[in-house]
Amino acid sequence: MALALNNKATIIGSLLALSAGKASYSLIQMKRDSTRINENQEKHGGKLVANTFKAHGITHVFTLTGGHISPILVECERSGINVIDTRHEVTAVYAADAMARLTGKCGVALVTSGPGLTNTITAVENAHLAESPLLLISGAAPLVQHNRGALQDIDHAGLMKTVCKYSKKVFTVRDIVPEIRKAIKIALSGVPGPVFLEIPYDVLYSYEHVKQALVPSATLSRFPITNISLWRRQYQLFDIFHNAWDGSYSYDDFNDKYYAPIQPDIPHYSNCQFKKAVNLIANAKKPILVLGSQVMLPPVQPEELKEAVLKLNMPTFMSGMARGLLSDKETEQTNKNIQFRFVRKQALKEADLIIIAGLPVDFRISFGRGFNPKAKIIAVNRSVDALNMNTDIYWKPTVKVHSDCGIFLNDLSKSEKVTSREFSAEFCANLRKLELEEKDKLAKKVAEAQNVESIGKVNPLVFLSKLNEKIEQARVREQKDIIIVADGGDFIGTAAKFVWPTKPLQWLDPGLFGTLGVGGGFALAAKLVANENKRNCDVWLLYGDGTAGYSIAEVDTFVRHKLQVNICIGNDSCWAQVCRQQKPLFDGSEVACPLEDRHYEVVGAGYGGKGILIGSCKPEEGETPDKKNEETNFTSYVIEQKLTEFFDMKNNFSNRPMIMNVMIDGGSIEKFRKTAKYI
Ligand SMILES: Cc1ncc(C[n+]2csc(CCOP(=O)(O)OP(=O)(O)O)c2C)c(N)n1
Ligand SMILES: [Mg+2]
Repeated sequence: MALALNNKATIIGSLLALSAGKASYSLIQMKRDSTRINENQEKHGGKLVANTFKAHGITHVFTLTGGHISPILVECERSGINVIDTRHEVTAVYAADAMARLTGKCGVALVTSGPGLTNTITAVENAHLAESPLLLISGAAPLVQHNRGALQDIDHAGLMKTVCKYSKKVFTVRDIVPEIRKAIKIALSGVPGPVFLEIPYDVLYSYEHVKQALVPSATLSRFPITNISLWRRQYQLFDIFHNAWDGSYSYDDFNDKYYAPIQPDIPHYSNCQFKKAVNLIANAKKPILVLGSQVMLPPVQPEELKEAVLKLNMPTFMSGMARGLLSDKETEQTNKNIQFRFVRKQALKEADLIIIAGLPVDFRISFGRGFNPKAKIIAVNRSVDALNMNTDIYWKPTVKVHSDCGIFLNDLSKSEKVTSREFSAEFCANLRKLELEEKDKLAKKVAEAQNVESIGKVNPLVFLSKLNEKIEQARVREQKDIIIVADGGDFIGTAAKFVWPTKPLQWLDPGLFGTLGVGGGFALAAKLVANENKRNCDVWLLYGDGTAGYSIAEVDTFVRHKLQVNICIGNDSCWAQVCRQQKPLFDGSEVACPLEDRHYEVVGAGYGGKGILIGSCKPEEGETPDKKNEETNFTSYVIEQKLTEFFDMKNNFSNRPMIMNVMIDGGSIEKFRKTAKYI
């Protein structure tokens, strides 16, 4: 029915078009334009896409292949762009997201039409909420077959509208380059985020191929009316390729200005906002600085921002991508240890000035509920929505600064009035005391755990503190950078207490969306960025066991691309974080939470990685129990030995992913998480 209507509409439309003198595209014009299309032309849209990527400095694209996007993939490879193929489209987008976070450039993912695209939705929304700029391109059914039952013919651009800043279908070859340039500009402007372009098959492939494959010439009928559909298809074909290669730009040279990036729009504070902020800081005795992911966005580089924050010289709390901006060691050496991790709640309660930059006042900071009601507040954000979030209930900014955070903080740090202010030494000393007490409490918990027998299962606190020690040793001894990717529930929340980055851009987690499954893609991008910059860098991927299931197949991707990612799975055979919260509320029900002991190290090895098991794993039916592991007391000494074995193996297989399946005692984590105050 829809088809019949459509055909009817087509016929009427074509008749109108033909009869109206002002028709956008008449037969005469079509005839004239056809001379501009060289029918033996092998030029195609994929090359234009690759050229535009090159011009934008894109070094990697992530994908899972499909015939609809072959022209782009082939041309990217020919142009020297690394084409990284994954085992799930969602991974390709997570990787593009992480690439953007780590490099400040727009990440790129390419997927095929239909299910290739629908598989990405979670990752696109994750990037949307994490304010991460990425360009996703999907293929699409040919325009000339639209609504005629072609494979995967859905409204891709319509589907992506709600999760993207910009979502558009590209209808002609001449629109490819302008649309990509515009989309990337939008992704990087204002509050960064994902953008989407749908490029149909007949816009990407060569004219010759499209004509032969999709619009074969048919014999004209004696009855003109029956020729209208045929003419319409030819009209479509001409329109797609009209002015495609008109000689106004170079097809071969990506340096042609036709492909060049468009400068993004970055919000900048006003003089009035700046002056107000300076005065508030100059008069504050107990100021604190709270930094979120957005502060890491370009144009200010991390090192420059770090210097600015050190000059601002006030107790500083970092979350998201800002973690690691300051390192304890450096700040201790310069006698300016302004980094705090454990006492944000107390600091927010006692501060007389709170500068909150690049972090929306959302659940991650208790919606602003715990802010000292008498404190002055300077809120800095690229998003107007973020500056207003929850201001009707829990907090009120004294000054709202709509600006890039790095630029604002950098400029503040140059103000004499700000840097020469007097602050309360007592306030800082008190916070430091509380911070050290919290650290001591953690150390005590580990010490207590060390004294408890741990037969068969590994105590997670002892394990994590040992793992951290080992990573630290490698960091210092081998002068390694360490990037940590966190993906999971309670095990990861606990790990975050022990493992902490010491440099900026070395910690990756999902962010606001709380998305299990980011691990494989994030770790993939992290290792590629490190290799690209020739850094001596270990990437650690910390998984909960449940979460490992989402992306463990990417071990295969790491193997194929010769990337060593060190995977550590905290295996409590449970979706523990949910279980812990569900049980007390629902009369002890654990429904849907338990998992089984599984040999993830064997799964990883099956994909070509190298794996070891630490702790005992219940045997499958018919398997002989591993008595040795079951009876071992996993003291810190034994854990240390196992970790040494892992590190030795990892050094011997420098290009292979490593998997450590750690059978942890879930009860200990449950107790720790229940009693830990600031998680
Ligand atoms: C995609 C997705 N699905 C489900 C959840 C809900 N969820 C939050 S934590 C969690 C448990 C994670 O289990 P695991 O990875 O084993 O870590 P554990 O808590 O056991 O340490 C679940 C299912 C989520 N956040 N994201
Ligand atoms: Mg678990």
